[in-house]
Parts: sequence; C-alpha cells; structure tokens
Amino acid sequence: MKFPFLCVIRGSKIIHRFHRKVDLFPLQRPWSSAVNHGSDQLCKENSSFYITTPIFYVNAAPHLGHLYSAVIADCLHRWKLLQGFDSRFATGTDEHGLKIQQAAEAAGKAPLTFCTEVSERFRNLFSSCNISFTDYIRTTEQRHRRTVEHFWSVLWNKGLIYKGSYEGWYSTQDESFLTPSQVGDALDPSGKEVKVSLESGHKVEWMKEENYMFRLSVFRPFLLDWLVKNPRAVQPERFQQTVLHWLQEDLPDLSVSRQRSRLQWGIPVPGDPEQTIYVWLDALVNYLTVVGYPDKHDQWWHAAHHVIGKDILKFHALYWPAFLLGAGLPLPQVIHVHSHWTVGGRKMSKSLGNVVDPFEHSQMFTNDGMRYFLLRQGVPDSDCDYTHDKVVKLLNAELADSLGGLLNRCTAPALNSAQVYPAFCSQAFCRAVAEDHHMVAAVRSLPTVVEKHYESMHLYKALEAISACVRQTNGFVQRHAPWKLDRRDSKDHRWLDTIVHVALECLRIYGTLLQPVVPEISDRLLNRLGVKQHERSWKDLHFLQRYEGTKCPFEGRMLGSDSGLLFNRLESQKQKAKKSHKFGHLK
Ligand code: ME8
Repeated sequence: MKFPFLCVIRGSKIIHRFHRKVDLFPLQRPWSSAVNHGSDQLCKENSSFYITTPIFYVNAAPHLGHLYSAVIADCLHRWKLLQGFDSRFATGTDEHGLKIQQAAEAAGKAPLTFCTEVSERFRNLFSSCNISFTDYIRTTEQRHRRTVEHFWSVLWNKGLIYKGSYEGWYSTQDESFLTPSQVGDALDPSGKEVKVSLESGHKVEWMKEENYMFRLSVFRPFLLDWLVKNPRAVQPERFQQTVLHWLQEDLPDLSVSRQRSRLQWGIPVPGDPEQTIYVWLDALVNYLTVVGYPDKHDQWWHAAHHVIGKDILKFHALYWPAFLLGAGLPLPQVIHVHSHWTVGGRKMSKSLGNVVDPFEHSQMFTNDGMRYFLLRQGVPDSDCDYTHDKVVKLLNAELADSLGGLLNRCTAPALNSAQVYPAFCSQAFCRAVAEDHHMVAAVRSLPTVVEKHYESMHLYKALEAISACVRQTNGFVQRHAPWKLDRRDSKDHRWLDTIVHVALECLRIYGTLLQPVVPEISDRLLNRLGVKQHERSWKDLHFLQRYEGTKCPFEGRMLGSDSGLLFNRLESQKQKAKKSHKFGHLK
C-alpha cells in the first residue's frame, strides 16, 4: 500500500518525505476471538489477570487523584486474587518529556535525580496505603528503554512510521498535539491572551518541527471495528460512546518524535540521535515492558486491563490500540475509565491551592478509611467533590457505627460470655419474622451481587449493597434484642445463641467481601471471628450452612482476641474547631 507524497491534515500540515511500502494487510484483528466469547471467559481459562494504573508524571507530588486510580486497581487486583486468579498489578512513574525536563530545571536538579526523588514519593505513598502492586515501573529504566526501542523498530519495519514535518498546536502540560477545533482563546493570570486546550484548559503553543509521524489515520476503520464488536472494551459505556464519537472524524497522523535540540530528556529514536521518541509512545509501552515484551508477554498481555482517568482516554483508546494493532499485538481486554475528584467543585490545582495531599488525609482518616471513602463515593461516570466532613460522616456511619457497632455488639462479653461462635438452632429460628428471612436471603445473594459490581467496576454499588445488608443485620439484632433474653431459660438461651450465630455469619460474609476494599479492617474483623487465613476466599462464602441443614465449620469455635474497635469515630471540622476553641479558652 502506497501513501501520497503530500497530504494536508486539518490544521496540522504533514509533509511526507519518503515513499515507503507499508505492510499493513492483512492486519490482524486480535480482538475478535477474545471478545466474541466474552473477555473474562478467556482470562478465567488462563486464570491470569493483569491490571495497570496510569504511570504518573513526576513533575509534581502525588495527589488524591493518583491515589484514587491506584486504589481502584488495587481493589480489582485483590478481588481477582480472592477469586483464585493469578493476578499481576503494575503501577509506576512516567519520567520523560519536556514537562519533566522543565520541572527538573526549575528545581535545579539533574533530571534523573529529580525523577528518582519524586518516583520514590509515589512508591512510598502506595506502599503506605496498602497498594499491593506486584510491579513498579519507571520509564527511565534500561529494561523499558530496550522495550520501547524494539516496539519502535517493529512499527518502523512495517512502514508505519515515516519522516515528515509537523506543524500544529502542542500542550506541554498534557504532552498532547491538538487540532484547531480543540483549541480556544483564554487569558493567562497576567491578563495576556493565550491559546488553550479546550479539554484541559492548559496553554498550547504553535509548533513546527521535523518529526517522525505514525500512520494513525489508517487505523480509523480498525478502531471502529474493534469498538463495535466489543461494546464493553471501554467502560463505562459513556466513554465508549465518546471514543466512537471521536472516530466519526478523520484521525490525523500522529507526530511520534521531537527534535533532540528541544527535548533531550527521553529515549532517542533508534538510528536517529537527532530525534527523541514522543513521551506518550514511550509511556504507553510501559504496559508491555512490565510483562516482558517481546520475549514472554503472551500469558499476561492476553489478560490486560487498564485503569485510567477520563483525561487520558484519547491516548489509551485511540493511540494505544492503534500502536498495538500496528505492532500485531492483542488489544487490552478492558479500559476502565474513572472520572475526577474535585475540591470545592473545582479541579485540584496548585494555583487554586486546593490539592488534597493523600499522605496527610490517609493518616487523618486511616488507610482503610480513605480507601473506603474513595471507592464508596467515587462514581466512574461523573466527577465527585471531596470534602472533609463528607468523609467523616460516611466513615462514622458505615464503618464505625454500622459495621463496627455490629461486631462489637455480637462479640461483647455481655452477650457472648463464652467468646465462641455459638450454635445455631433450627427450632429456635422459628421465632424469626418475615424481615429476618428477607435479610437472610439478601445476605445469601450478596456475593453474586457484589461479584457483578466488582466485575463492572461499579465498586460503589458493591459497597452500597454490603452496607444495606449490614443495616439489615443491625435491624435483625435490634429487633430481637438478645440482651433482654433470659439465659437461664433454655429456649431463650438457644434463641440468643442463634441470633448471635446468624449475625456472626453475616459479619463473616461482609468481612470476606470487603477484603479488596478495606484489607486491614477485614483482617481484624475476620481475626476477631476466628476465621483462619485459608477460610477467606471466594469459595468460603457459603452463608449460614446450618440453616440449610449442613455443618458449619465455625460453630463452637473460640473467637479471636479482641483487638479493640474496628474503626474509631472521627471528628468533623466543626467538632475539632469547638474543641480547640475550648482548649484555647482553658489556657
Ligand atoms: O497523565 N481525580 O500522568 P498524570 C481522579 N503520565 N484521578 C485523577 C485526578 C483527579 N482529580 N487527577 C489525576 C499522566 N488523576 C501520564 C499517564 S499512562 C501510560 C501515562 C489520575 O500524573 C487519573 O488516573 O497526569 C489520571 O488519568 C492520571 O492520574 C493522570 O496522571
């Protein structure tokens, strides 16, 4: 297939210098087999699962949004482990490009020293917040450079990269090329008229350079085909629609290098030291580096799932699949997109002074508290606003009072003096009323409900369902007030034990299902119930077996030791202010 000598693409002029034969057809369609039979089916057969977060820019310190992506991916990784998958979870840092080069200069540091320092801050944040990544990748590593060079040479050998001259808009903050329709007018803080990206609001500049270009334009029909055949490739649905909408228009070819004189901090183009590889091509290839491309990536690459924020959808749902198709590699199973956290209704930004420090807030609310809040309140489809009092209110209601209160009640010596998992009595359970039977049915079906929501990344719906069941169990205990029963009466005694048995069974199910979200709290809860480590997986979710007439392995077992409250109540800002005022007065 030959391409014309000169082509003009809306707004950005690209002059082709060389005629090269393009070996494009027959282009593999690596998506069809996997998805026609259901993507997860394939993964289950392999029992491999590979989940990634974006790799984060090291030009600034981590903020709440970065932690959010990592917590989502961590939850999915832990969920897959719970189900018995062999799961791999990669995160890391994106360290090349003009933006990083400029940030290092501004900090007066050598680029690598600067990158290492900030990358360590990300790694420490993730480690301290129980983000159980199995791979941490930095794009400045040698293994990554080798992979990028190989990937480039594959595209080059297929004639998908050519040398041309690019002229158009570029945003350094987004490291992104823009067409004129994506650019608008704005005033900078000094009142000067500037051009900005309509999507991100970041300043753009006119750029004219000799570059290497990637033939993105030829991939449009293939990308459309992929999305039409795989309606769940990009989730949630609204983001798949966004990508389909983008594909209604022609895709311009993409500049995939910068002149070395402008950008030194990056991987040189193989065979042309005067050019540096475009940072997004470099960064996206990290997902392959982690799994050992080009030698041993198959097992994992077939099971790839990406978690990304909505800001980088174009790079992951247009450029990345096109690069992969060009290189003859399978496309990701699912691109899970999430929306953004705002503060005071506005995007977090240094200049607005509203950036939430995830270290500080995880210490204030505990790691699990932060994780629970982010996943319970974060909705993939729309932005959510973060406020201190919202966190306090939610965690007090659901973790301290509802879940913690239930555990406390049912394990307190006043109600459970023997500190055992008491016996269930079918005859005594005849005292149960219709609402109790509804509660039992709801908890029995809870694992299926939660599975559905975890699988579709509607994590807040999974937590909503668990929380509703916890409330029902509290209602059950409250309704029958076991503390009012007379232990000396054998019937009452059996009923009391039965109530506590049912409540502990509910708690065991909640603790097991909550492990991917709040691993520390779940561990403490299950320890208190005396549930052993090997009894906490998906296959251990049989609920209330005695009600079904089968043996319950926990019945009669000693409870674990009491390690204190499951979650300590938190103070709102108002309460805090009141206290400090009082102390000030006393002083
Ligand atoms: O884009 N709310 O890195 P980045 C929720 N290096 N999530 C947010 C957020 C917010 N307010 N702000 C950021 C890059 N994020 C590239 C990625 S991948 C091959 C290269 C999260 O440091 C969200 O996941 O700007 C978003 O996509 C990502 O951080 C952007 O991080």
